Amino acid sequence: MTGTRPEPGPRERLEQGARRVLRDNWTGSSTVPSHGLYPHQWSWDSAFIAIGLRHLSVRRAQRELETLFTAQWGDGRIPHIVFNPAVPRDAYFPGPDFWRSSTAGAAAGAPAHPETSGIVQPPVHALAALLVHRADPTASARHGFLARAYPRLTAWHGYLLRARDRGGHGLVSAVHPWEPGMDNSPCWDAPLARVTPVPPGTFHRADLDHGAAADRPTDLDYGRYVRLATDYRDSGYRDEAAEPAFAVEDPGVNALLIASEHALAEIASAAGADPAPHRARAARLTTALVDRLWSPATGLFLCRDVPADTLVPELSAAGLLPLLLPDLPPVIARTLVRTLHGEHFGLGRTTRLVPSYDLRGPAFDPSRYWRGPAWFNVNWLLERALRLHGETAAADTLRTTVLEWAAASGFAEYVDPYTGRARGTTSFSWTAALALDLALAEARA
Ligand code: 9WN
Repeated sequence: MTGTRPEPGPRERLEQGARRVLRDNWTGSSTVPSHGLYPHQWSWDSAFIAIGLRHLSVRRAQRELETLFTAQWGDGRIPHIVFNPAVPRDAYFPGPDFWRSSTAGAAAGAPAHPETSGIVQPPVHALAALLVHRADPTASARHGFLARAYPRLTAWHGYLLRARDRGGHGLVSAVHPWEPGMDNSPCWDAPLARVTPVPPGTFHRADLDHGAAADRPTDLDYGRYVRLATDYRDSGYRDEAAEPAFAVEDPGVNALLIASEHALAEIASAAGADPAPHRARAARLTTALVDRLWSPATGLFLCRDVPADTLVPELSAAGLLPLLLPDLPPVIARTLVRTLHGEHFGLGRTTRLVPSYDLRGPAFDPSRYWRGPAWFNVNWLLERALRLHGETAAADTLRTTVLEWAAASGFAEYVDPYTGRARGTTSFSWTAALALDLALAEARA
């Protein structure tokens, strides 16, 4: 009939929904992961969000990253949270009154404002900056985006490589379970058991006002998270202090750093700098990753508990992320693809999205946070990784499921890997951003 618009199809509805989430969660200078549960700016969220935002507005995507960069500390660290002063101080715990970055972090170069946390998250930012640049290279060059981003990103990687090599073999250590972004992964259980929790009742968990307790970490875990953060803060966020109680070399963090070093090589070229040091560093880190964390017996990269100097025998999706690396020895890449489809992650057999943790593991729980559910950022990274290694059919199928489940779950924070049932919060920014990115890639294919 003339004059009536056809009903939008599923992909069009997905794109509209994703754009709506990104618009609603935009604060004017950055994007909150979700207004209720996470009402500030988070570091690796912003990187993933920028990858989707570039499809709405390249300028906004640049702004997202640059807002984060303005909170960078003098020592190069990019904090994991940048607090919005307009949000009530107790809306999120631990908030600005806990971290006290401007005073406790002053010696490490924390800015006088904004207030931030003092720990970090995975370095996905160079990869994000490159993808934002590629969305419109001419406008990017006109605005000098990469020229401004490049020194920020090199200082950030420099901090990680200089201050966080707690194991002494070139890899970066996380000193808090929130740093790898996979907060309550079973990989942390043994290293965390050495940490004395702060007494219950000495803090108030704001997260339980917004999320179901069964989907979130336990109170005991929280007591340990608070202990580690308190001790780090009280040391002035100094990394040269004595051996931290918790230090883990995580394959996800290190793989993302290497992927970002490859991106930094391209950024350097575009910004008129020398790419060679970044390529050399990526190669060195890849060798260290394989030497330190590859487990031929499990066909997966594992975490290393640095104080104990042992590999943690828990299988996490973080161990699949090195598949993102172009220079991985081919036999390891092939093994990782087999592991992805095997009994522990079950992709395309028992599961439709990659679970965060071993389906056969003793701690597996399809609902609880990073102990089993599927997360959309991890699946976006693995879709990219599969494509990179020529696994096109598997990548296409994974992409289709990401799109279906992101839409059906209301852009959930995470989902049951078997059924796609929504868990955590909804209208979650990186789910919307990455689904939008994949929807547009599918449309171009
Ligand atoms: C602590 C914001 C962040 C994500 C993390 C996710 C969760 C915070 C929390 O939310 O962590 O940083 O309060 O649980 O685990 O990956 O960046 O979305």
